[in-house]
Amino acid sequence: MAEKRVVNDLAVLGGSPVFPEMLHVGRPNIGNRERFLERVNDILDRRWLTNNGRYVREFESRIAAQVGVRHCIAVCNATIALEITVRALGLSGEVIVPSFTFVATAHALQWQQITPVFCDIDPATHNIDPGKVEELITPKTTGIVGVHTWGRPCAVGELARIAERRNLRLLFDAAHAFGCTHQGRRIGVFGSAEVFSFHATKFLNAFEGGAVLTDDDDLAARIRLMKNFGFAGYDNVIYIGTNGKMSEVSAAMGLSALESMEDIVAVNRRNYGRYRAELSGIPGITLAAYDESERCNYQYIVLEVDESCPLPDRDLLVRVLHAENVFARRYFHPGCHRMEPYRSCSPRAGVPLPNTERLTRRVLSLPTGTAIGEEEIRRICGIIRFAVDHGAEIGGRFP
Ligand code: T4K
Repeated sequence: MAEKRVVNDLAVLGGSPVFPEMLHVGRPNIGNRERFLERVNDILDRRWLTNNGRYVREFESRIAAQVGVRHCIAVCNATIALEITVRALGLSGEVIVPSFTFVATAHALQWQQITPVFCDIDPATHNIDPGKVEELITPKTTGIVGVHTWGRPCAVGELARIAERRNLRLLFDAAHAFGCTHQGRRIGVFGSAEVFSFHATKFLNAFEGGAVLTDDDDLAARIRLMKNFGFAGYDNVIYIGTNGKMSEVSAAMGLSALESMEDIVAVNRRNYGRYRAELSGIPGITLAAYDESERCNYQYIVLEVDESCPLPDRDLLVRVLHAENVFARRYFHPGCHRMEPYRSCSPRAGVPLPNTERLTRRVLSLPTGTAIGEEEIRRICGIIRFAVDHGAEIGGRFP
């Protein structure tokens, strides 16, 4: 390790980086490789590569059984799954959504001419603040999309009560939350539907993939039609649709990951505990906590850098980490409402969202998962501690 004794030892100031190669946030967790390759061989032998194949159907039924819902519809990714679900729910006009989310949540609405109306978050949970939803409802509002950011469930009960009282549809973007529970119930059972992501960077990885979970038989039937061009059988199109199908190789990866899920949680949980211990007592640095009385997937290590930190700001810490080959990410900077096209075209995108704006200036994500171990975490936290301890001096070098 390139030890840091004085600030000039930092790579950002010309020293050698701690890590010879970049450590990424979102390195894929690879489940049981042999089981995956067996399935791939079977797929190739049978020459059935996509279009509702055996592995897609098995993946769907295993997820539905595990979560406890009537329907799981596998889709090629969560963005298309959101788009299809929004359409199948009949949403139109305006839909209330947090700005503090990956831009796909907002795009899935705007892509079909629905205006995302951005709501502020609760700074304690990083999730949509149900207390701020009602003031955004207009005669054009048709729904609410809650996001379980970092896999920490949003206020599903309060959102459900608002949706019921105001006759709105409630959908959850559960991209981060596979394997998590809220009050003992699996994420996937709430609202009209919930959407998981199985992208390579997600807790459960199918290369690319997503799924819609719902107990609503009619909605599930519409989504199944829509994800397959509207085909109700050979040569029989009865609906407008798109191509949202998951391939067999993705389902094979998803199944192998599902079988390794408990091992992956154990690694993530151990990493979270190590980060918590190594970061404790560093002034101005807070690790976003998981509620350990619930099931969590511990997939995200999220820090907040607050005003009491001797380093001038989060961006300087990110710069220091990048130079040391720790590719920390500023998810979800700067907030959807300050990205195009929303910044320019959304009528209420300019509404102040103080908690979102504050958080997007403070937050950063660090590497975790099966690709890193105890030593890497110790070194990453060592860099952070050193940078904070010498925050004023480093700040002086980057006025
Ligand atoms: N809703 C929410 C709340 C979401 O967070 C997301 C996706 C969605 C909806 C939509 O889900 P999908 O349509 O993707 O299923 C990444 C992911 O691409 C995206 O899936 C994810 N959220 C978002 C939070 O993060 P980027 O632009 O940061 O991706 P990228 O390519 O920079 O990858 C992240 C890091 O992972 C890189 O530093 C490299 C590393 N990596 C990535 C891949 C793909 C690897 O080491 N190996 C890999 O194979 O968006």
